[in-house]
Amino acid sequence: MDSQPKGPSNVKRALISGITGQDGSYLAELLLSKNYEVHGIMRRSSSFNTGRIDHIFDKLKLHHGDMLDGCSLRRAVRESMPDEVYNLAAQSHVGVSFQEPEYTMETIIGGTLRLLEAVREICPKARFYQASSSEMFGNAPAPQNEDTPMHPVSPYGIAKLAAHHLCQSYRAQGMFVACGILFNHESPRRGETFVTRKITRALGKIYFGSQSDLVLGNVAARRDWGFAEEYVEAMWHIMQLRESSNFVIGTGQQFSVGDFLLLALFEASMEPANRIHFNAPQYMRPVEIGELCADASKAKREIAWHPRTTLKKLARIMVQADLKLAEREARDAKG
Ligand code: NAP
Ligand code: G4F
Repeated sequence: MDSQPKGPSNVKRALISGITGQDGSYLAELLLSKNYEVHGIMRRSSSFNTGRIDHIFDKLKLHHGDMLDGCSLRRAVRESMPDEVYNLAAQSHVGVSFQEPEYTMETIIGGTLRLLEAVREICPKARFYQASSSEMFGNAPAPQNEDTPMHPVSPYGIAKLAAHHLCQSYRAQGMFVACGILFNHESPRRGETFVTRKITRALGKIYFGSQSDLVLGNVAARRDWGFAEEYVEAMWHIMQLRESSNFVIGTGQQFSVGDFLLLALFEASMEPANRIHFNAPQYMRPVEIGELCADASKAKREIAWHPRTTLKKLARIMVQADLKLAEREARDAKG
């Protein structure tokens, strides 16, 4: 199973791009718990962007870098000499990708290419994980698996598919390049502009009086939502296999945004119906994809991965965390 070279003291080294993001932070925790030396690439920001990794900051080796800057990526690879590279950095918001298509393409396609090249040049035996996305399926009929033809419609989905193809090319050239085609996964660390977190964050703030209304876009949209902490486990397992390949990761269950909203309202014991607004034009996408629902039977078979958290439980975890956060903020505001 484990044929990769190790660092001098037999400790495996991992490099994570996007370590400050939702998945990056959970993956860093997982790898630390497995005694990896964990390196991360973080970009310069005018305000702090390490909130998700502050609790493990001292245990990490961080490198400043940007997916648009090949020099910084090569330096991070040289300085970390990783056994495993996890490429999680991206402009990851589908809605924003319609407004920033060029930047989205540059971070995802150009960024993936730069990191793949850096690895090939500096440590070609390192294993590479690519954060591919179910958004690549676009309008392909559900359920989707590794063999489903892909028809992406958003700039984000198209960029992820191009990066996915790049990865197949490097794999064909002999590198270990594994692609996880992950369906939506959420947590209390989810960015606040993605719909599940937007909902739970708003409910917390409405409950404690710091927000009046929740304005949503298309609540009929349907997704396959799981718990992020479990999805990073799949990433690691995929990277330990003898051969690299593609894996679909998802729950196989589909719900609408409206379903999630109802679950969250139930968990919060709230009924602020007149404060919730639907189909707001500013949150509607120029093109919406059809149905996403994973057929993750390959993952079940080959890495024994299966989701453990139902959407109801996920809603409870997120609502409870956001009620606590809003309560703390309300207390701090009072002084
Ligand atoms: P996320 O929370 O948005 O994190 C994205 C990470 O990328 C952040 O660390 C961000 O840095 C970093 N980043 C963005 N642009 C960058 C740039 N130009 N240079 C360097 N770093 C940059 O996303 P996530 O939910 O953890 O997702 C991780 C990956 O999986 C992404 O590639 C995403 O597209 C993909 N994916 C996610 C899902 C999902 O449901 N979560 C499903 C399928 C695929 P800052 O913290 O500074 O913003
Ligand atoms: O939460 P979302 O923004 O996630 P989306 O677009 O599915 O993308 C996420 O999952 C992908 C995997 O398929 C990842 F690759 C990607 O990086 C990201 O993590 O939107 C989910 C659905 C959409 O149909 C959207 O139109 O919710 C709908 N929605 C309705 N109201 C809204 C809103 N989405 C957002 N962000 N904000 C709204 O107010």
